Amino acid sequence: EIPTEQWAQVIEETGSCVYKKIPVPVPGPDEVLIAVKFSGVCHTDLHAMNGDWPLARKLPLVGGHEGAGIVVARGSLVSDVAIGDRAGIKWLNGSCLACSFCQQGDEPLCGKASLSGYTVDGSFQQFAVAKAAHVARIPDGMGLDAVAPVLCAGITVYKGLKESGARPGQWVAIVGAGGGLGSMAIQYAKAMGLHVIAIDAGEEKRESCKELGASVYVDFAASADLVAEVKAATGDGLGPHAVLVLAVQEKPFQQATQYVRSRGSVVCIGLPANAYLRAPVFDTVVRMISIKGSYVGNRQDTAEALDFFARGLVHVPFKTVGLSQLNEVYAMMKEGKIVGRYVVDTSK
Ligand code: 8ID
Ligand code: ZN
Ligand code: ZN
Repeated sequence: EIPTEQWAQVIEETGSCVYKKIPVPVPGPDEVLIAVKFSGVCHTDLHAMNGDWPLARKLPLVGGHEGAGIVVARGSLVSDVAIGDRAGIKWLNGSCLACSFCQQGDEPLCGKASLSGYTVDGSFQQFAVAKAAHVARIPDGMGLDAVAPVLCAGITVYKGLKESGARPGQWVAIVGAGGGLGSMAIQYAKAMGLHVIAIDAGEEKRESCKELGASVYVDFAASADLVAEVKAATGDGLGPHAVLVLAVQEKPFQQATQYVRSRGSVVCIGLPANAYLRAPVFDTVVRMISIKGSYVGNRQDTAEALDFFARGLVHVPFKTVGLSQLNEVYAMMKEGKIVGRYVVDTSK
């Protein structure tokens, strides 16, 4: 029995959200309705609430794009997702499936992509709609709370590591290593046979990063010369072969181009507001540095990222609170105080 009303966190105006009852949405012909049990809180949700980006979003808006739950209804055209299936709502809610990007497995680049918790209502509600073609298939035996952060953080860093071109045995620096994406990145990197330099601030994040498998921790707030320290960390003094920049500040993007190893790559993933990349042309040329962006992942990346989780190779340290407490999570996130991920329980 699907109710007609449900609890949700609704952004009615930029900068805040309200916990209130709203109607349960009805899935279209190619969509499913998912009873969301848990949803991870990504820094992207905070950017969306604050209107940080030069990309239009819907208002009022239900945020959230790491939603794990159970399929409770489906449209008439849906045949390959069944009621009762465990399914995940990710950032890419849907895409056209027909353009040249979609045809080549670059669905995130689709011009008609719909984005959960941004251009369509997301997972900070008890029942959410998603395109059947794009829902993540969550294997049995995984806690829906523990798996939720894989649906954005996991997919994104897994894809970013692949895009970096780093090979087993090489070094990767993870910038923002103590946060949600960073904590997962350490573990995916380790599972892929990479050595990890974790960069973030504070002792709590140091401990967590080390526990998750980082070889070295560099405290960006305490370091007198961050660039020198990161270069020295690889032993040969040449710096990491790849850098994943997950931080929500402009400065670390610039620093990464300085400490990355010659012929290495800087993969930009964090999305600070109004930020620009600045790197010396001379150095970029004569050190043959690649600077690139990486944006979530496609459906195959999703399945692979979940498979790492299913094999027990990755886990994210998470804390659970009620959906009604979302604003408290945002307050901690703004201060950079969260180690790992917060997951909200939609029943409270
Ligand atoms: O597809 C994508 N490209 C994608 C997908 C998902 C998320 C991009 N993102 C973006 C988010 O929108 C956000 O801008 O990645 C960024 C990080 O998301 P998150 O991991 O969910 O945020 P967090 O948990 O708040 O962690 C951020 C960490 O960065 C550290 C903070 O201390 C925190 O631990 N940090 C900061 I802020 N400045 C730093 C610096 N200078 C830094 N770490 C190292 N050096
Ligand atoms: Zn398309
Ligand atoms: Zn996200």
